Amino acid sequence: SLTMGVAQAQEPDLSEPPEIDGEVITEDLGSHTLRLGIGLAESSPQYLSSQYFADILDERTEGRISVEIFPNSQLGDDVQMMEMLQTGSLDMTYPSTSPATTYVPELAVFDLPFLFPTRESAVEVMNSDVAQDMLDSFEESDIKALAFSENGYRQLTNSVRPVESPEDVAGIDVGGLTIRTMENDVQLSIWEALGANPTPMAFGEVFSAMEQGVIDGQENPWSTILTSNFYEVQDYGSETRHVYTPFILMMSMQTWDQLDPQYQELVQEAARKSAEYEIQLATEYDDWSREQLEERGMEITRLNDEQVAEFQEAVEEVYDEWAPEIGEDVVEEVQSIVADVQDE
Ligand code: TK8
Repeated sequence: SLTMGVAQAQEPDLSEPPEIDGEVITEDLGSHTLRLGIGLAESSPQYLSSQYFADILDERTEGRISVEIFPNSQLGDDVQMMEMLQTGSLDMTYPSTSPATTYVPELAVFDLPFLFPTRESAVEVMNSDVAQDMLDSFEESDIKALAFSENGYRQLTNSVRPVESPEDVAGIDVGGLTIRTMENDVQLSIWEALGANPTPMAFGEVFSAMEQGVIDGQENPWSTILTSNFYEVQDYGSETRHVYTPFILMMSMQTWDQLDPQYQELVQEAARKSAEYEIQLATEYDDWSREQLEERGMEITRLNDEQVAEFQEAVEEVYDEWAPEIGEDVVEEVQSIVADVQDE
């Protein structure tokens, strides 16, 4: 047959989206087409869960609310799309928390390095009142923030050398790696502390910047490194897990205000359900993506506890610098939630 010899697309053993249940709104409360711009590719947990969000709204409004998803930063990057929400020129987006700190500075707590020893502790914080307050604070900026989900543990990749210590990042005699960071000052501090040359840049520009050698490397979860094809231009990966960052699914307040209250309630419910599904998919993708990257030729360095501790010590100063800015109370509250989860 014609398909013989074509490699099968490999997929992780992904959970099916939960069955769509709950009341169907049969009354005509208006029709809406919502444009949702996202940064990542069609194969990402971000896209697949957005599709589930769309399916819930479609089924439960008899097709009166439809969601059109625009992947791969094609409508803009996180910063631009949040601005489009404010002006009402885009209905929805799904940014990382890091570039959203310009709206809600407390969100920078998620940028602190080595804050979450486990995924469970991060999820517990995302479900907490302190996190809900952060979502509510977006209203002042004409944005309705609906739910947190998982971007995930970030790992370092580069095209120059294997990295197993901060010294490898700083390249004592040969010069520090030029690492793209998110547009966020805490992230910048982390990479300065490690002796890199950090270069903030929008996500959509990262692939070509690496391809052209403008930057040596970047850091993102394994799933993104895989689904955005970064392995094509990055030979080395290190499992640093230096930061865990969330995503936030959000809507323009102008769009939100046009929705009937029953639709608003449904949108909020669908956002929560799709966020839960996203976290599940992201979890399933994580180790699987690392294995896929190894199969595709990336040399991946797993760090032992001592090596992780070296990175942790090198970035300790980031807490001293940023905890007062973020708010000691917020940092302590988050740390106590983490400690409670770890004690269980
Ligand atoms: C996608 C971004 C991306 C983030 C980054 O829009 O910028 O590195 O991790 O996933 O939000």
